Amino acid sequence: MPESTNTGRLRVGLIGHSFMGSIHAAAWRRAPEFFDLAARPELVAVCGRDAGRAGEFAERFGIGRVETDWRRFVESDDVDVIDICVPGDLHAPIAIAALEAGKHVLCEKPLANTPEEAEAMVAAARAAAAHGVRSMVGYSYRGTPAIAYARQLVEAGRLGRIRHIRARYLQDWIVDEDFPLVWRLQRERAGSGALGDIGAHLVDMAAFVTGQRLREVGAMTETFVKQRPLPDASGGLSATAGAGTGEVTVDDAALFMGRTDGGALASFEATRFATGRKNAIQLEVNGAAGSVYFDFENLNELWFHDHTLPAAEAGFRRIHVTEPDHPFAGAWWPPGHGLGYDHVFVHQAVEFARAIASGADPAPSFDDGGYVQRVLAAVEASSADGSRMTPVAGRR
Ligand code: SOE
Repeated sequence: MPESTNTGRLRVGLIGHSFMGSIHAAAWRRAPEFFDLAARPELVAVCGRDAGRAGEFAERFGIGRVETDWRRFVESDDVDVIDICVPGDLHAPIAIAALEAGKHVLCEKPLANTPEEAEAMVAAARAAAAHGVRSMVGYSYRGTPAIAYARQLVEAGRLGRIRHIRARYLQDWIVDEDFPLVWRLQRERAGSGALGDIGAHLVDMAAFVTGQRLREVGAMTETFVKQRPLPDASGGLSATAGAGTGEVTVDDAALFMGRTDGGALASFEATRFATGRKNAIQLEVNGAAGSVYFDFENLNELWFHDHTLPAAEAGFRRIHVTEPDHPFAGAWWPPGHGLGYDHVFVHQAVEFARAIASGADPAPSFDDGGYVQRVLAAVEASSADGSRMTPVAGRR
């Protein structure tokens, strides 16, 4: 396996150029504009099956090279980082080939479509790390300043012993029964539905903020709309319908509860059928000494209740997480001017570039992604079983 030698520059090769590809491309560009980075990311090449569409994307983002074959792409001499922004069925083969070729890998979430694939990726990441090759999974919301700050409050003991985790991820983009059967609704491409696409974020976020992992889960999943029109192209969140219909093979919604290794009780809801909710990620954590509450639809705010205050004074108060002392916020605008969805991806790029430059293990790691995958598998097993709490498998 070749050693990674390029330090001052970090030449990034992006695979995929739809929604996630665009937001990653923008993030790689903005990261060195706003953050001091010892290894400066530069998006040098993009790979997509359709040369025309990949070419247009390259032109839009000023990317010098276009490739159509990911196998050749991961071997390229002109890239140090492979950034994977394609559907889940391609994550494992691309990530493993890239790591074996000595490329650092950033892989979109969920890490894989099955725990077995995830396990193979974790093993490849571990082998590569011995040669200084780094890997990270794209649980991007860790880069939300309010979420990173909530974790700091937990770490500082401000919540005390954690008793409850309450997490919801609510969207409504497929409520229309004529919305087409895009790849996110196909098990063989996406692995699962709302569960893996958005529930996975919740599982990671809960673990990130509290430092606790689920030990067992009990779950229900549902597919409300079982047949949908086929898409006219393999579109994303805004596809249009073509001719014919097909079967929806993933869940539309998943509800699950669990017990953590720290003794907390946790509940999770992930749905694409919450009319009126667009990208509402809500997390509340209750500890013996206090609570935090977050909603991504107001992402610059964190609500904090300090239970150690006299009862007459205590109560949830809003912290505007835009101060220079808040995670990531100091690099941007003056206090109160706020950040958006795209900034969390910039922070993800920054964290990865910094880890590569300093030789640290990036977080969230493939190992963290493997944990989430095992939870997703336990949720599906519990839902299929219909009655029992299902242990979350340990790492093999
Ligand atoms: C669609 O549900 C989606 O784009 C997810 O795939 C992303 O991970 C999330 O950030 C926004 O919603």
